[in-house]
Amino acid sequence: MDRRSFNRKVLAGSAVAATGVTSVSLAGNGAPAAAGPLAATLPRTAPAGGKVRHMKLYAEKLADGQLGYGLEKGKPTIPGPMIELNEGDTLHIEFENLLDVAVSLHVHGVDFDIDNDGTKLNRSHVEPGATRTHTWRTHAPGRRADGTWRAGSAGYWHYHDHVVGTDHGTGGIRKGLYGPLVVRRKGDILPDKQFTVVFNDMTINNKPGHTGPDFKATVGDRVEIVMITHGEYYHTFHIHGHRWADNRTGLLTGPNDPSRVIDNKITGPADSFGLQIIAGEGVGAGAWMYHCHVQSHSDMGMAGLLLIAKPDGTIPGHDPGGPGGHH
Ligand SMILES: [Cu+2]
Repeated sequence: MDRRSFNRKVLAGSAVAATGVTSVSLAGNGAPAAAGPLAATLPRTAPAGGKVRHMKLYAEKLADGQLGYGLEKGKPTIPGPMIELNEGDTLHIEFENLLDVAVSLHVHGVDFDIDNDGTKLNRSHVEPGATRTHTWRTHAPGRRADGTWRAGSAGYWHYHDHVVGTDHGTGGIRKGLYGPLVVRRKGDILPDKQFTVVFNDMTINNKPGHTGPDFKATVGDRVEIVMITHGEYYHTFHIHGHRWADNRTGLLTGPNDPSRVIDNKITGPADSFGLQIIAGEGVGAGAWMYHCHVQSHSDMGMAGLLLIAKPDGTIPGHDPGGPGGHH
């Protein structure tokens, strides 16, 4: 086999598979450790950052009176759109307020100067009908001049309003003004499917209790879940039949990675984390529940389904009208 026929992304992935380590040292240098028959199915990995990106974001009222961020006029969503960056990227967001009240865009985890804070305190909010461009920057880890280690920006973060209702955005967050932000490190494994789960007060993604949301995948999909909490309460996030590593990526980097493997995690207001699972790995297709494991909370409807189908599209044992089968 002519190794030079593989593209660089696949070669980087081969190194990952061969060593079990999310090694970035070989990415893009054209010196594969092993390029075998598995190469075609290896996961894609994040490239190096350093790009300057631009996007437009709106704050807008939904038909039901809730509030959301959206990428297009007339299409606000709860949660807001997934924003993804690679360490080293800079993002300019032209943020337009289509609400009849002042709103803001405040972000966690990345770098911004005080003019981009998205609070009334420093007048970085946006009045009705106005537009403001926010700049978010990210950086790779590295040594400071004094020799100490500076963490990179990579992580599962989030953004939210900090103005509606109160100077802390309590009313805006309650009505749906929040969304996910993922910053990846070069070499991070990219998912096939992404879902955002936000425990907000006693709802998931501001949906009424006992109505999900449900998410669809197929056995073998690499599913990424970005999990965010807002509101007044602490919760525990639990998935049936699947586990993840309690670290930055939700993935183990090798057999000696000391990260704890869990299937349940306590989470409080403004916490965020992410995880990747292989849908149905070792357990097969099915309507796998995820839910808050505070018993009264799950009883009140903080539960949804990971509908993991067989390759033929069927979901064994799934009764849409049965317990937990709310659709
Ligand atoms: Cu809960």
